[in-house]
Amino acid sequence: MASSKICIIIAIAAVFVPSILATEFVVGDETGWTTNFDYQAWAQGKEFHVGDKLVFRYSPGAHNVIRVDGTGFQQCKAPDGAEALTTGEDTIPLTYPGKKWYICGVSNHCESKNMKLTITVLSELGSPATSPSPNQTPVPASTGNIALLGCCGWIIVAIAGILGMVMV
Ligand SMILES: [Cu+2]
Repeated sequence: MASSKICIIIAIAAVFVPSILATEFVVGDETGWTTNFDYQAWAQGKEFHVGDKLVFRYSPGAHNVIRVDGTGFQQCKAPDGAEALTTGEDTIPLTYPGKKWYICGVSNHCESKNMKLTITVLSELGSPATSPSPNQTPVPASTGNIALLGCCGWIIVAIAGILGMVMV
């Protein structure tokens, strides 16, 4: 009986831990998706993984979000038939690794007001597949294990740290 209970707990944890690890990135943070904001600076230093989500937040009608390719990004030009997201709370799940490009298709917001964002999506956290980016710093295996343990792992590390300080 006891062992089956443990199995159930492990099964529940296996379902919930990945969703805890998934991150929702609000593009531009409090600023949201707007004109004259440096989205490249915003994206720098962040790690986007498969399973994470991008949220573009803005006043509906003022802006939109169009997924483009590298050329479309350079030229601020949406491909023919591209569908713009327009809700003002556009959530984009990052479903596969690689480069992604997004622009605002309203007026000259992309060309003149810097409403363009490019990110590189890495493979899922905890998955054995390596990232597509060759210049990415390799993550030590121990860090991966801590990530897999999720919040419990961090609590253990924190307790160990506190105990360590008390002992000294
Ligand atoms: Cu715009």
